[in-house]
Amino acid sequence: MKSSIQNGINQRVSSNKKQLAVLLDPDKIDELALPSFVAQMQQHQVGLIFFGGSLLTSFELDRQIGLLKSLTTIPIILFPGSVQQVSAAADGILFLSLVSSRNPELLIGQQILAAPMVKRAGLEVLPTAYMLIDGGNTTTAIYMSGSQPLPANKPAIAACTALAAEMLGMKYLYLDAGSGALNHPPVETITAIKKETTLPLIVGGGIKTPEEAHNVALAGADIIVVGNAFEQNPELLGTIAAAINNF
Ligand code: 1GP
Repeated sequence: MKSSIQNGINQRVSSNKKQLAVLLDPDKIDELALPSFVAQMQQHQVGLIFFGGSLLTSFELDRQIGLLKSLTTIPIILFPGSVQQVSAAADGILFLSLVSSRNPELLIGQQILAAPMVKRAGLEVLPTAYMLIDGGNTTTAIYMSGSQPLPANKPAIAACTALAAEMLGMKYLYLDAGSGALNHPPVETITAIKKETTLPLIVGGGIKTPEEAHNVALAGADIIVVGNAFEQNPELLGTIAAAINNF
């Protein structure tokens, strides 16, 4: 089993260093602008690239990841919405189970279909408990999951969900309001999860400013994921990365 991505993440977490992950949605990649954006990612020490989406309409993952790999050595980690998004071109995969849901297809169904593909592809597997939380609007992730998100004002439910995932042996927790959420996951919920668990916590969805990135990190997020804000304004990368790197 490969472990270099996990070793890198875990080392940073144990030295209490926060990490920015940039989410690239395959449907929204502007290939002409990609080289300069990737150069900025290198310059601002982006730790990880998450690659995927809840709904895909273009299926050029191998080629797009190949292009990315020609531009950077930042690890490219699949963040798949379904089994269709497994690509051997990536470095690793967030092997997600949607533990906030009661939808068997996203708890274990898609994973059974994906497992042999992931094994054959030789991807590093990051077993990740994925929790969707209400961010004030119905994001594509929430709609496509056919599940109820965690209520934003009930941190205890999120904390118990995360604790159960830790007890089940998962290695990472991902609290996500979904791409383009109005509100990022509440700091009270992040704090409650960190109080109850010891796993590295990934937080994303609706983070749009350096202040929000800072607040999410302060509450306990170890990896802060930003996608939509950079699609709207790539110039934000420098300030948001600085907020996280200087934390
Ligand atoms: C979504 O956590 C990611 O799954 C990032 O969300 O695109 O809103 O930054 P944004």
